[in-house]
Amino acid sequence: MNVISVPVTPFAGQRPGTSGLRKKVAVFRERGYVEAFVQSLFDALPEAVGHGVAGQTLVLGGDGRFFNDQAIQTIIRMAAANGVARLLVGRDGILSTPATSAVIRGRQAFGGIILSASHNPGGPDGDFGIKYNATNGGPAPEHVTEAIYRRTQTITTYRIAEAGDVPLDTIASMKIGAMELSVIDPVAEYAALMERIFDFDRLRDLLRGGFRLRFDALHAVTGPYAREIFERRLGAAPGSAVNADPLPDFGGHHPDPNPTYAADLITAITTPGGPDLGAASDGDGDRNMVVTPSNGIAGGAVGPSDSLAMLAANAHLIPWFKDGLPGVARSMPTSRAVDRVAAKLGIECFETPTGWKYFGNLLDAGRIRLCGEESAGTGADHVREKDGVWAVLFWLNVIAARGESAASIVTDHWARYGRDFYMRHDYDAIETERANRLIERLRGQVSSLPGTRFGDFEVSEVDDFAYHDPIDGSTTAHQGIRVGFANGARIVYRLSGTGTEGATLRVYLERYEPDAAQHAVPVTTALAPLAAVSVALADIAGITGRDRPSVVA
Ligand code: VG1
Ligand code: CO
Repeated sequence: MNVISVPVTPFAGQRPGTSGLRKKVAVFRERGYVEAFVQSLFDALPEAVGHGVAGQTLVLGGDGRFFNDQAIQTIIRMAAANGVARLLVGRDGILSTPATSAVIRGRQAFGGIILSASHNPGGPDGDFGIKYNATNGGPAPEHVTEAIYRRTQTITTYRIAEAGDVPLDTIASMKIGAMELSVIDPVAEYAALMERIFDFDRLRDLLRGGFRLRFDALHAVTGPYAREIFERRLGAAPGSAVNADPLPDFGGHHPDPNPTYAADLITAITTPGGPDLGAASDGDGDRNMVVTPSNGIAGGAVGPSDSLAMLAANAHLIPWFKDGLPGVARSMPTSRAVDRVAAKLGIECFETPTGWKYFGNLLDAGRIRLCGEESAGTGADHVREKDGVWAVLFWLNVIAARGESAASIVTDHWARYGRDFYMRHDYDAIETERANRLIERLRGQVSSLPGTRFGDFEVSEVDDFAYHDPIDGSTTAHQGIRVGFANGARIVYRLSGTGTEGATLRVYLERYEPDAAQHAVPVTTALAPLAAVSVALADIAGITGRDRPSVVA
């Protein structure tokens, strides 16, 4: 094998965001772009984590989106050139994000590379992404991603093996120079892990006993996982997994499991006589949406913040959690529903910045075993990523153990803990300068806003969220503006770190309602006054020129 060093000039903007480096496919296709980033990753690791990839085992896979096949071949050649001893690649280049995490942990690999832009659209005009996961199976922490970024600014050459494309369509092992490359089944190890977590006998009884599930893989990575686990191992009726063939352009759809992009699923479940539970996952399989038929009070998509709280409250019903939870965590903009459960259980509850990487230390230290984000992400200590298929199995296991419908589990939870009405407004693709100006203005008002009234809402506290990691002592500042009101309502403003066009302003709204007689009120109605306050307080229309959000989630 011949290894060559190829000169390259640094590319601007190769800074990983909330979850890896994410750009338009056209940017990733620029000559040397993938190579410059991957070499920067390899170069940065010795100093950032104390050891480089030479002599190590790495895991490599992706969500199957457009350009996955080309990028993966480039990275295989670069891994060989950089001295990787063993490379485990998912068959056809496929590995969901949680499955990658499971394989890294299960095989005690050094780390892994995931090719995905997650819930962002794919295809030649869509998005692509690369993220690095560390030895614990989780997203590289910030000090590592920053080290990679610094290296991208000074890189001069990359190393690559002169070798042809490797066939990835059959399980096999081969040598590329000194590197051993093994093509692995992308599903098997993950499915085996799920069998250790949940009560598969009980789930089989449920699914063979007439309970109907509809799992929509949105033509993204989870199709093969859903077929194997729900249909083959658990006996759900064939066809319970729909849109289950991964497609490079996700069938032209947006692989984001929310009521806007998975509207068909909501209709299928909420139509009388429909399936008993609906579920969907995103591009790379780490997000989940759970949809329940209506019982007159609840019905439709379960809010992700609520879902986290409900899973926490029912965790003791799952074999994996039979000894209970030491603590839980949620990202800062996630509603405080889970805090109420933690208070009742008498366990710790942490508030972390947006992005899964901030849960890693807490999970590794055993301070928490369950965590989640408002953006349809829930996960636990079985891997170090949020996990879509796992969350659906969790719901099914709770339903089976309680012998109740999904909707009654939701309404029972609200009756017991009160309901945290919750909604997110996204203003997509606004000019970066305007978005920054809006946040800067709020930052400047942190001390002057308290005491200000907006109709019935009086501002009681404002801050620019900073997180102090209790495990490694690091501080992460400027994570979003939190505005608390005297009546307990809250608005959070922050800018997205995963978008690829201009800036996306995310506005998170929540209000607590203890009165069960009010729990059937539609969320948009319950939060309409607060939504109006969110626009006035930040002068959204004046600064961004937008009179309404692009997405309501
Ligand atoms: C968004 C979500 C965040 C999530 C991230 C990655 O980030 O808000 O909760 O962790 O996406 O999810 P941002 O910075 O755009 O708000 V995934 O499934 O796209 O990897
Ligand atoms: Co994702």
